[in-house]
Amino acid sequence: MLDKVVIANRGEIALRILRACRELGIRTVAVHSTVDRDLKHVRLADETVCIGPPPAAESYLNMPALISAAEVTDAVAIHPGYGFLSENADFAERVEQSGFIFIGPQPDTIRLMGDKVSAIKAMKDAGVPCVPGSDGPLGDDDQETLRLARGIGYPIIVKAAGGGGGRGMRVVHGEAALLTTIDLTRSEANAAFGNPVVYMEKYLEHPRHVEIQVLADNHGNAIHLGERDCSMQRRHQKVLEEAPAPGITSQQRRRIGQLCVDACRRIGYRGAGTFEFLYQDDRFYFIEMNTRVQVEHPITELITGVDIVKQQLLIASGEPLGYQQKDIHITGHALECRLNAEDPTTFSPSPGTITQYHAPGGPGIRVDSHIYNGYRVPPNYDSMIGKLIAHGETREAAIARMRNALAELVIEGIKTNAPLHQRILNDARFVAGGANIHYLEKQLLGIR
Ligand code: MV4
Repeated sequence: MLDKVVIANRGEIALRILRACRELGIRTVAVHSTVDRDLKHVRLADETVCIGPPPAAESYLNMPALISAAEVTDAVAIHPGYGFLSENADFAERVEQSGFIFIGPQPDTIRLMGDKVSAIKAMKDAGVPCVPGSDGPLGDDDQETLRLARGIGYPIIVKAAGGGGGRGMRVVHGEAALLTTIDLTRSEANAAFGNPVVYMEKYLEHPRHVEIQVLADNHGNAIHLGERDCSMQRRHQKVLEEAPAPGITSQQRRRIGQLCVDACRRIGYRGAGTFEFLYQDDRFYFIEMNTRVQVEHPITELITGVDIVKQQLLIASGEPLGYQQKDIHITGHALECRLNAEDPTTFSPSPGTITQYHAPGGPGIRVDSHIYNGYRVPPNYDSMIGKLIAHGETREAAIARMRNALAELVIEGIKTNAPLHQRILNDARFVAGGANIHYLEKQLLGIR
């Protein structure tokens, strides 16, 4: 087992990782910026190291500071959490070259998935269904590009290989706009990611975002933990997630899950990972793979009983997976509401001091949050202050429990998006299940 782990993150996920370490008897090192001295996990950690000033670029993204923290505390491994350096292949490489274990896949795997063109090629070769498209980078032969596009059919989406998560993409509705849109996307991609490579896909107009959670060890074992539906999003930020995805049958789950597991074995995947799909007209289309633990991992934990963060630590310590696919059974339904310190109508950030906090509870309610009475939400990082997670025997039961949890929740001193969640949970289309990725923005919030 790992002896001591550096938690290279902040907020609720740092606390989540600390708790998993504690359960496994692993000692913890919390690293924090100067504005984060009073974070809950910093108070609970065995050791703490201040890694720099508030801007993330000088603290949570500061590779030498993080590696030094592991050196001075004699830690053996670094858990990157999500965001920050979690999907930075160069960081993973430097961690390993410094003699530490990076809790995640191999640097080359992170690099493969970070380039969306190589990720799609690897998955297509492994038999995972992908969106019809250019199957590679667009070249400088315009006639060839136009020919390719006619084969795909409009509308087409032009995406940057270095993008992902909604950055660097544009929709084209007809041939007239194709070449100029490619040029524009290419120059923006070059400026934003230092990578001018772009590719094309058929634009799916009303898909859902359905993703498959996988776990793979160092011994050739891989399993899937079913899917999550993350279609409730605004500006590419997920708002509310659920598992399983409404309407997905156990046969569909078994089939797409097995394709992901086979792909993991084929590429030598290690650790926790997520295959992101667009799901439309009963078909799955792979778009991206995330090589980290995700914000929404708890809903999968509640419906499978598998502790994903503990499994990450066990896999990193070289243990074989403690589960086979036949051990994984889905029980009930889970929802997650992301709580943000923001104005519920304008969405502008609302940092400040929490003057009153009362957490909800009761059967089937889990609260993953680092906040407490008197905690000051700093303005320097993203506005998520925690997650409300509800589990029930059915989707209806989980919704009822989440409504109660939101009614019980008290957070004063800052604004939060809890009222937005209450609106969603009382919306007939959401309650019916299966709304697509555009529903929240275009129908419920009525913008654009
Ligand atoms: C698409 C698409 C439609 N067709 N690709 C946005 C985030 C990035 N992960 C990929 N995205 C999309 N790719 C094709 N071929 C629509 C989106 C998309 C989206 C996807 C998932 C969740 C929310 C979204 C919101 C807008 C657009």
